[in-house]
Amino acid sequence: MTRLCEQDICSISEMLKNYDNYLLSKTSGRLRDIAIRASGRDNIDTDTINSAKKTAVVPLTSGEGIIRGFSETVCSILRYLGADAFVTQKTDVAGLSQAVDEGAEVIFMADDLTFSAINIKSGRTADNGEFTGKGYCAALDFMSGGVSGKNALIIGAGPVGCGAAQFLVAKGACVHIYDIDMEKSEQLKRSTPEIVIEKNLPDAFGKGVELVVEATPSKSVIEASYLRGTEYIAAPGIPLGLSAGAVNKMDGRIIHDALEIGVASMLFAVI
Ligand code: PYL
Repeated sequence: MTRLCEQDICSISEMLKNYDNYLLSKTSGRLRDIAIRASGRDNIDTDTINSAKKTAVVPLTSGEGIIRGFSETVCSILRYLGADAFVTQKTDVAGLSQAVDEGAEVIFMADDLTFSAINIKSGRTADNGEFTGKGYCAALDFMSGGVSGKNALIIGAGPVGCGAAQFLVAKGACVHIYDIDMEKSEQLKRSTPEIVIEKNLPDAFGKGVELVVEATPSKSVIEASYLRGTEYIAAPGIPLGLSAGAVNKMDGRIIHDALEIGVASMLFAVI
């Protein structure tokens, strides 16, 4: 998982409304709609969805330490979606205690390896990798008019790619997986036997791919020559995994952000 830096996230809070309008124009779904669909809880009652759950974001100093603006940005995404969210003044265990003392029902916190949302009342949890994959595929579901029956290629069988595979298979897409590490593809196939393993990326694109999920931490994984220009591309990978030529060829049919869709999908998965 790529560690975000301050530059990746510094403008997110002030641009949320613009980004939400961008998502609506590109996918016909708003961030909230996409996140609810990703959560798999389409039947969640409106009272629950609209309840302003008290939510704490707890900064963690472990490992490489705090990312400047990270907790505040997560908090602003949660508040934008209607949560009664705040960042604890204290960090780590003291911050966790402060969150509980102040009545938080949901807690978001991230160390260098895991970013989790935890509903301490219901016990529901959500991992950022899984729900980023599901959130981006929910966006593809909106964008493409429905993924059912469509050929989907997932690049990267890590937590994001696995979450994407779960969502796409459940929605009836024909899912192919490519990972540079064949063992990761085989591990995913053992848990999701419906998927087809691809051994060569250019060949995989040559099979009439309609939906693409780029879920790797690498740049320029997708070259312009792989694409017809008619695909729908979800690109949660950081940095963006398309070459400049591929971006130009896709003419805006790409969904990519650093935190918004993943955080939003985590929220609706745990409330
Ligand atoms: C959750 C992001 C998405 C992509 N990479 C992940 C990342 O950067 N993880 C590290 C998060 C560290 C947060 C730090 C803090 O400020 O509390 N512990």
